[in-house]
Amino acid sequence: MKRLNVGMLGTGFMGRTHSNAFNQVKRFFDLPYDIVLKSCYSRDAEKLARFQKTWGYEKCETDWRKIVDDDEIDLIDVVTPNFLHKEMVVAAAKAGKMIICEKPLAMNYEEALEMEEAVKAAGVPSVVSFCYRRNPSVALFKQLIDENRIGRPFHYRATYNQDYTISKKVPVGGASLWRLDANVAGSGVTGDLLAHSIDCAEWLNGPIARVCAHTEIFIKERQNAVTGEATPITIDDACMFMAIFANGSLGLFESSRYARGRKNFNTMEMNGENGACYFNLEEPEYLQFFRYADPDTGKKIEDHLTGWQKILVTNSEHPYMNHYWVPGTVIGYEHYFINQLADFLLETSGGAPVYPVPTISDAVRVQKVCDAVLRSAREKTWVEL
Ligand code: SOE
Repeated sequence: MKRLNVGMLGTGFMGRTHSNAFNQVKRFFDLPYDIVLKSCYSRDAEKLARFQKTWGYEKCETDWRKIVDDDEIDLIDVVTPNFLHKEMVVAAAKAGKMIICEKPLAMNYEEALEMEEAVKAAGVPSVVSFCYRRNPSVALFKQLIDENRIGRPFHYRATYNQDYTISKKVPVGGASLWRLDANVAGSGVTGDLLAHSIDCAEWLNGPIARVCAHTEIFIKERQNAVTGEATPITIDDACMFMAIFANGSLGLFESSRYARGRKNFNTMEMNGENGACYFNLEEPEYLQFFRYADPDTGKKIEDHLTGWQKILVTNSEHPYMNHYWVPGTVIGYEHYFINQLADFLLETSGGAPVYPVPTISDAVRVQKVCDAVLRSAREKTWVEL
């Protein structure tokens, strides 16, 4: 058993999902690590004390550098607001730690490149938390593509919509609404939500070659949650873009925090010559599959059998599901983080992950596409990648 002492930098929503994954992962996967939640960090001492107790960390610090510099720590997990990612990841790499970092990797592409350079120079393993790849239905989507069941792709479509910022009264800043502050988040829905869609799109359908985007700010000024002052909003509230993939297929992406009724509506669809797939996070245990032609012969299947199949992805043959309950019983959001951590720890210990994890280099690529999307919207033109 290898020692794995974890240092968690951040105690928000993602601090909870990641801490839960560390607590649960060995209950479901065989891993050659002794995992200890060693230390956690937040600037807010009161919140930190509660977090430490809830998730079972041995100690806590209000100075994150003490955790990074601690020889006892083997892995640094960065789950702070985005503007801190670069400094923390670079410091962790220099200290020789294994690294987990939340998405989006950085505030912009330049920062992402600096992080990649530090991680490569240190030769430390890394994973960036694009958790939706680890939903079993999305992993099955990937498997069906790899089995040539979609065939030559023509169209790829993704939406990622929420509705929590529609009210003018929602303030900007502070612990919960930093995502609306450009200086803290880098961008709006492009980095926060479309980064997930772009990661899945490139994983499923290969690299995006060019993009053409439009972004919108629906409410131009909000009250600052900390200072109380009226503050201009400069992040993108909504973004839509067209994409041409290197394989010649056409992509459409849409994301908004003003899509009334949608809470975390993350969908992806691909239409190809042999078939089609559709995933919708509001029904996460299902994958929809349209079978048109045999993947080996290309011959159309019998007419009366063509049609959408709604596959309940809970059989032990389905990705990840042999680690959980019995067929017909579903798993949830928290399991994507457990699956991701399991794949990372399997990979770093010479085991066999279900799918290799997205590294810092994969996340640099996503950041490059995000920056191209934002530039396209600013300059009102197509941008080549
Ligand atoms: C908030 O918009 C948020 O928590 C994102 O930051 C996550 O990445 C997304 O998966 C759910 O919504």
